[in-house]
Amino acid sequence: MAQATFKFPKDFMWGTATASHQVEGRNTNNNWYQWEQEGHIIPGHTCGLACDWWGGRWREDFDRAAEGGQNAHRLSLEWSRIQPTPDRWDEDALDYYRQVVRGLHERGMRPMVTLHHFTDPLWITEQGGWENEKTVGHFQAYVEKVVTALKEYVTFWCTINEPNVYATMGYLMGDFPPGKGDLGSAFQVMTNLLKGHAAAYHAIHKIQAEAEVGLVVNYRGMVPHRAWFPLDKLVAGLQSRTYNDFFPHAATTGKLKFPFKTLTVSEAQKTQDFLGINYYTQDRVSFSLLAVKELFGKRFFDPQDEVSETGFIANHPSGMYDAIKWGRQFNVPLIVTENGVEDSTGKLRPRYLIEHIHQIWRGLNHNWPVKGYFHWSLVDNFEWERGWTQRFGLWELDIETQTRTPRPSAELYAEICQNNALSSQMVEEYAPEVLEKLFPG
Ligand code: IFM
Repeated sequence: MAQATFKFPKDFMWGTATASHQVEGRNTNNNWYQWEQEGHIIPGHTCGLACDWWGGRWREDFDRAAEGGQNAHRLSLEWSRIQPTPDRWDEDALDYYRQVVRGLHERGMRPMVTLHHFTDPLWITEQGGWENEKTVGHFQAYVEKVVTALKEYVTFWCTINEPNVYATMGYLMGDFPPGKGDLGSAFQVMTNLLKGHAAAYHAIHKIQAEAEVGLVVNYRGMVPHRAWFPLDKLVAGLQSRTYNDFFPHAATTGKLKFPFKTLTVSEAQKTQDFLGINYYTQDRVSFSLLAVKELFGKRFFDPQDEVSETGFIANHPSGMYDAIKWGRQFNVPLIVTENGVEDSTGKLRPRYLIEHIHQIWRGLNHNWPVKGYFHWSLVDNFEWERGWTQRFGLWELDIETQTRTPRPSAELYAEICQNNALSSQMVEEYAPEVLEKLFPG
């Protein structure tokens, strides 16, 4: 077969994504540490040292990323370190983050910094967390402090990571802190998170006119289980609007569209310079009177689906195409800020990576404005309530010895980044089973 290459645009960003609590270790002043101490995560698992970035191992991980041709990295800051108590800023913590983002530049990688990635300082939690509107003002003050401190090195900011997951998991499903199951609280939290995003957007632009600021949503395809059944279609649409559309729509129009009411937050209008999309998987949705918290739509994977090691992800590469197609309605540049699969043996990841990147390339051929791809994740890290049971890294981590070992996809991703392209040779080597599908003839 003739060799062929899918090329990506010049200046396309290739990177990996991480989050402070998942990689730093020794974070003991936030709601997730408390949640772990209270015994809400997989028994026997602790975040502990995580990937020991707080101890300086970010340097070796960034070296690997840079050697693999990555030209960007998405990381997050730990609010509880920077502002351990309401009346104290920790200048040493800010200095640490300054070294980290400078370290990225020194290695030729552009930092994309997330200001809030699931964790809250304990003092924020004690005051009611994001259910309390006062948190919006506290978040703004923290954002002003860090943007002033890091502006020399960072112009690319994600305000809040996956506010839809934060609200759903913490206030509806109860798997994340504070473990509630209350629709009213979830809607209150969504409102305040959106206000927090808007406040951060304006604050950042006041300090740094050239900044690019956006929020990051977790996009899940919601497919009506029975295409012929109107109630399945109805609840799939309702779920998709509430889960997927709510935040980017509100950051475009200032309108917060809840299932049965709409609120206006005018300062949220036009507060995204880009939209970050985290895409992993797709659900089927069927109408069920019992699924009250899920707006009467029961979500599950199709029994035919190929699923990941612990059943967390159903492999639907075409969902990546759908996600970016969906993202176009917001009329801003799009960035795939996360995508990946838990796979400790590295059997599925190469094919998953290839097929998802191929779908982005398809979108680019329609001139859809995708500016970059950040793989989740660089190295195995702490997976929240699932502890260490899920391994998302291009590099495997031994948490006892802190040794990193490359999985086959580390080499594959390096080839993609270095060539700014996906080639038939790469597919032949790493996932020959899809060669004919991707490169027919
Ligand atoms: O690890 C998480 C990340 O913190 C947010 N997005 C999904 C990832 C995989 O579960």
